[in-house]
Amino acid sequence: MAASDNAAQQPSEDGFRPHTSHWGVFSARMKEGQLEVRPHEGDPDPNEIIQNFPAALRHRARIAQPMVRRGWLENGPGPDDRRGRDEYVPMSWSAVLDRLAAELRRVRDDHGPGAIFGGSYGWASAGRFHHAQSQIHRFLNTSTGGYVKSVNSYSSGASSVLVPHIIGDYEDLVKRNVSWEQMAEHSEVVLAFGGMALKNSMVAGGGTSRHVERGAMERAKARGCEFLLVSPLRADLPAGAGAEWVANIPGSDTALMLALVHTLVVNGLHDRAFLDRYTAGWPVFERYLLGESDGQPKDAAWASPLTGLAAEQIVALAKRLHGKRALIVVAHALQRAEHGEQPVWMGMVLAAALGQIGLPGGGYGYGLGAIAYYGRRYNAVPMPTFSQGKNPVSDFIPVARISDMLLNPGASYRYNGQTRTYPEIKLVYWAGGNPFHHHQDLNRLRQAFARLDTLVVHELAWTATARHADVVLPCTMTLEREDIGGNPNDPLLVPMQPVVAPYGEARDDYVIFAGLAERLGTAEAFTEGRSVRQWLEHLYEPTRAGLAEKGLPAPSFAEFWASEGFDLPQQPDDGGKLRAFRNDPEGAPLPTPSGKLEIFSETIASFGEADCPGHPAWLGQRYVPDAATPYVLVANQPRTRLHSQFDFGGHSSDAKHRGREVAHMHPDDAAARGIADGDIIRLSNQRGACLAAVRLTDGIRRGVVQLPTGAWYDPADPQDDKPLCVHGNPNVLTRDVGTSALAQGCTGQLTTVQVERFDGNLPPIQAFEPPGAPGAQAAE
Ligand SMILES: Nc1nc2c(c(=O)[nH]1)N[C@H]1C(S)=C(S)[C@@H](COP(=O)(O)OP(=O)(O)OC[C@H]3O[C@@H](n4cnc5c(=O)[nH]c(N)nc54)[C@H](O)[C@@H]3O)O[C@H]1N2
Ligand SMILES: Nc1nc2c(c(=O)[nH]1)N[C@H]1C(S)=C(S)[C@@H](COP(=O)(O)OP(=O)(O)OC[C@H]3O[C@@H](n4cnc5c(=O)[nH]c(N)nc54)[C@H](O)[C@@H]3O)O[C@H]1N2
Ligand SMILES: [Mo]
Repeated sequence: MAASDNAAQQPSEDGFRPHTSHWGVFSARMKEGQLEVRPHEGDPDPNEIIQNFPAALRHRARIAQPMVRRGWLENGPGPDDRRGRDEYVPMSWSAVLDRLAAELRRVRDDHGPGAIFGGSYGWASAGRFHHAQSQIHRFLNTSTGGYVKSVNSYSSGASSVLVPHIIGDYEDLVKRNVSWEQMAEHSEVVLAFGGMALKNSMVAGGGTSRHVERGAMERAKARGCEFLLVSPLRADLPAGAGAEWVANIPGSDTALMLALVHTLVVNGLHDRAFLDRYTAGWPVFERYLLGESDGQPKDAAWASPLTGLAAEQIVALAKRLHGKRALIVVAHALQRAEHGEQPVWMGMVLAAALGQIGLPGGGYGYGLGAIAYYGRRYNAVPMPTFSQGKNPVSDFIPVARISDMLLNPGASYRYNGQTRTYPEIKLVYWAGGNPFHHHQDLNRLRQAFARLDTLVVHELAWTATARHADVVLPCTMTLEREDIGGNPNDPLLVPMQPVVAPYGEARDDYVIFAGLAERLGTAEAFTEGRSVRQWLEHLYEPTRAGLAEKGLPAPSFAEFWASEGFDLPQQPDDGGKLRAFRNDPEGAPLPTPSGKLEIFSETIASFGEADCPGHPAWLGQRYVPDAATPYVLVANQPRTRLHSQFDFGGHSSDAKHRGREVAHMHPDDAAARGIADGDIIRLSNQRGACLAAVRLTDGIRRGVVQLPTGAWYDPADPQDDKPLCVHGNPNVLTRDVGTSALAQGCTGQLTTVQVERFDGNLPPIQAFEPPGAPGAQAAE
């Protein structure tokens, strides 16, 4: 099969062709060997991350041909702590696919498909067909008898498990609730915990054609809406929101919310009628709040030292929320930490105590602003969707428990009320994700990967994950293939046109899997006999039929393909199930056990978890600085890229200083350590250490250091057990532990660290230099 049948239609006159990415819809052309990109015409606030494409397209960090780790090639599959320290040998496609097919067969026959981990978490690239997760899952389902999967996400590991117990449908809460349109029109006060940073809402899986968030906040502000930002970083709300900044101690939001509700209650400012009619369990919670059950009222004086805020400030904040159309926003970041369930639950209680849930522009905007699919409308016709088939294996892990699983086969753990057992995994297959970006405690992850028989990775570039793999298969990047672009929360459907031939020998994930399926005798089940173009036509059909059914113009595939894309109809902005519940609590109950908002959950209480009791509670501060690690590190999302993707692109590289990722510190903290703006610093704790450049700002709370994720892991000496990352990947520092026994979510956002000026010789950045033997002959 050809790499893809890239017989694209005529490009527009100036040669730009439509395309899309998770960071926005754009168009691209090749001119004199250089890639040029420009944002979608109708986008009021384009995302500059598209500027990573030009330098990335033909960067030396791309993978040019299949590669096999020398130790695996010479000794065969098996545990090996040389992963991440070994050499690579190039191999031809036919030879590597033969070997890999044989290895997949061996593992399946000797150990069963339950020994294959194919969770393969990650964002990959936009495009409804070349979606790497769908491709790998379909391949494993059709061709190896299935795989152990992962559930939930690194994004919302705690909230997505908690919310069904206490509010109901998670998607409904984040995607059919309070919208940007409602905020612009109705909100009078927006209290945002963790903010709504524009850098974050610029991104959405599948792409966004119009970035509306900045405009919506500015319109609300112009109408008189007040924005209150609770966050260690001032930049978490745009300047145009004119926010008042409340710089609390990271990890203390639950205490602050408790004190806000306490203040409302003792002043009689809470909405008793709302609590009676729409919630379950308020009386039990109120006893805790007032200290009747544990002797400690959760008042402002109590919360003051925990949050680092003055008691009067907390009281004043509570009073400003009363009697207004108030919106409580809680960023995903707050739940990406130990006990991350609590602020999510307590945010709902605060919004309920204000009686605002279900009102236009009021209530609980959980996640709003974290990502561009929230606060928008759903499309009203089916999106093109590539079927993953059915997984015959039912076993799974909560996604962030990967190292635990590999290091402790057979061990038991708690998850959502169950006691479960980790499977014994022999082979891990990854396509479209980068665990050396997303996972915590990377030195521990290295040990976990050393235990495997085989690690297979499809990648477009030499990420650290690829550098730990036994079999590295080069895949195409989005601009090298054709696809249909779209996102269920954005109207524009995009014919994604290739602008350049695949790099080196890179192949589409689909073509790689088709080659393996052929060798495993499952080609028909995997490909259904379709070429890439035939798949696109097939996937497009339900969308076309949906349009026709609604009596709307329904372009044929050929017409769509020759166009610049077109807008799909969207569902109304009607407030979803929460609005319906407010209007008719008996007729439209929430899908929770009580049919109401659960302030106390019998179900969660019955699980008996000490770290997630039956109502939201302050379970103590988990990030307490001490003499060895005196700072709290905030490891948040990067502004200049999506996660680790195209860290070697121009926009990402330009923002680095002396090649290192930039951390932020308060000038007072820096002065106390003899650190100046632009210095190189060393961040460390018991788990590891990394270098970063430092910029000083008064826009950060004292005692807090911020280092975003996404700089590629770059060990100074890969032979070390705990090498120094010379580039600035904060996941060498973060702790690999679940949010609680309820959800077992990722806790990568916060940890404690030491910070020192680094005066040694600055080691070179090697993360983007390909490994292996340049010019070596391919092995057969
Ligand atoms: N400390 C800390 N850690 C975090 C977070 C945090 O806040 N703090 N946030 C977490 C969150 S929310 C998330 S979602 C995760 C993100 O973690 P990931 O989604 O794993 O990160 P990405 O860098 O997007 O990884 C996608 C990979 O897919 C590759 N890729 C792109 N297109 C294709 C393709 O077509 N085929 C194949 N085979 N590969 C492709 C890219 O090159 C890239 O290496 O990180 C989490 N990690
Ligand atoms: N540019 C860009 N945008 C992205 C992404 C990206 O990689 N790059 N990733 C996307 C993805 S997959 C996701 S899931 C979302 C993630 O969305 P979030 O998880 O919400 O994003 P973060 O930037 O990690 O965190 C938001 C802010 O929360 C604040 N914060 C951290 N801890 C605390 C705390 O304890 N209390 C309070 N009050 N504030 C705190 C930090 O200052 C941080 O800047 O972002 C998406 N958007
Ligand atoms: Mo995420």
